This record gives sequence, structure tokens and C-alpha cells, in this order.
Amino acid sequence: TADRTSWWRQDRFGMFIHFGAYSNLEGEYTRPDGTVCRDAEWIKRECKIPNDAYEKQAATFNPADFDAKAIVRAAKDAGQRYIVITSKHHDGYAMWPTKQNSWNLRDHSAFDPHRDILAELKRAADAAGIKLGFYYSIWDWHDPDFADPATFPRYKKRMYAQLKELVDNYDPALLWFDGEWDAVDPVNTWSRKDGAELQTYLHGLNPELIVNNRVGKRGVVDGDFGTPEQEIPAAPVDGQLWESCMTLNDHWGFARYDTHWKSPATIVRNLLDVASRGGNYLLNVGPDKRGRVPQPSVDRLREAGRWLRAHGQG
Ligand code: FUL
Repeated sequence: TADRTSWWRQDRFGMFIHFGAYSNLEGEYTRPDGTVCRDAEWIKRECKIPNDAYEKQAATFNPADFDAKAIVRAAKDAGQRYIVITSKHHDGYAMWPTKQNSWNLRDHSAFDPHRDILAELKRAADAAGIKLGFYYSIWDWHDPDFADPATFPRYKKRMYAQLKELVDNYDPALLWFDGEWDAVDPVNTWSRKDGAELQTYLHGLNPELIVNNRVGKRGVVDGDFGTPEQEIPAAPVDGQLWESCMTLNDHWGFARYDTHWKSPATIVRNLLDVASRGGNYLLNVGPDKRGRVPQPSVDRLREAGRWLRAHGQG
């Protein structure tokens, strides 16, 4: 793994992007009775949105202003050297034209069917010398075969097929798994062995792939690196790779009322703090329903990048 992870260890600072069908609600769901419920990428579950209502809103999702070049530029300006975008979050909605189901941005949206935002991002990232990775949730609230141990093998087959599509068609440098903790609700059958098998499969497709520890049970033997969330570990273990992921405000997905932005000074301090402890920093932006990265995020990233360049770190 020493060679496989060398670019990543050197790059240090990445951009996380949470973008999916939930973004279309912009953090707010108005129930039929007029009451409002708030959440971001967890909104379907937290606000108990019925499947048909969630599917109905997703059918209007039209991120026509998604601008891969602008996103890559924002990352570059900030000094970020890799990007990890949600290809599928817990709601199961695929952000690429998967052939495994129609619950995806091509087949279930109001978006231009000729566009493919993951392909656009891959092209723009390649052109700028930025590495691209995909977040992929094992947990899936939409696939009917997921929640029953009897049918889970069928789900698993589709999941493998989706991951093959991603690796074959977009050549990601990294896969960032999530949702392993509750893989078959309420019977937790996603085991360390499942994680190891999945990794072997993925490395058969591309031996260079870097994989996070949520592919298994988040132990030291799972994947290539640890994934502390919204925190900087006080005493990381020497020689164990890790990456702190954090949001720029208080949500991962877009929430129109969330203006609690981290200051550029905080961003820089966190990055240096993380780097001084030997970790990577993955800082998240959540594009709105049109696909635009919120301007306050772009401004703060740019400010942080300016500081880094002025101090020879950019
Ligand atoms: C968590 C997820 O449940 C959140 O929605 C988010 O994606 C975060 C990075 O990981 O476990």
C-alpha cells in the first residue's frame, strides 16, 4: 500500500462533495399538513418522507448549473488536490447513468439526459491534474433487496455491478465507502470479511485504488486509511493513515438556512493541525439543487488558499 497511497499522502488536502437527490430539497421538507422538517442528506429518513413523495421530488431534480470546471477551479484555488464526490448516498440514488436500476440522475430527474456529471468532473479534474474519488454508501434505503437478509445477496450483486461501472467508466483514484454499520437493518451482516472480499474484488479491477476503512469495520486492518468525522484526533497512531472529513458549515448536503460557515482562519488552522499530526483533510461543500457550490463556500476556500500560497503551502 505504500506506493498505492503515496500521491494521497502527499496531496494532504481534498474537497468532499455531497450532492444527490436530497440536494433538490435544499434541506427542507414540507409535509402534506404544511409542517416543515429540516435535514440534509438524511432528510428522507429523518423526516420520514414516504418513498413515493421522495421519488416524486427527485423527478424534478435538475442540476443544470453543475459546472465541473468551476468546481475544480474552486478546489485548486483552495489548494485542494483531490476531490471525492458522492456517487451514491444512503438514499440509494446514483449520480451516474447506472444500468443496475433507474433510480439515478439520468433516468429519474428533469436533468439533460445527455449529461453525466461524474464524467464531466472526471474530465475537468484530469485536465487540472486533480485526482477524483467516489463516495459510495453500502447502506441503501431505496433498493428493496437491501433490508432483508434473504435478498441481500441480490443487492450485493447489484452493488458490485455498480462499483464495476464506476471503476471501469470513470477510473476513480479512490473509493470512499460509508454506511457499513447498518448494512442489513436491523441484522448487521456487513462483516469485516465482506469488506475484505469487496476490496479484493476492487483491486482486481484496479490494483491502484485507495479505499477507506468504512469498507470493513473501521479497524486498522480495514482499507487503507481511517476516517475521523468532524474531528481531529488528538493522538493518532504513527504509521496509520487517516483523513479527517469536515463540513464547511453544519451539514454535508446543501441546507439553505445553514449559514454557520467556518472562517478561512479556522480552515487553515484545521488543515495545518491535521497535517502536523500526519493526516489528510477532506473539506466538504454541498452544491444546491441547481448544482451550484454556495458562494460563501467558494469565498472561504479561496481565502484559505490565498493564505496557504502566501505561506508557501499552496
Ligand atoms: C456519515 C454519513 O451518514 C453522513 O451523511 C456523511 O456522508 C458523512 C461523511 O458520513 O457517516
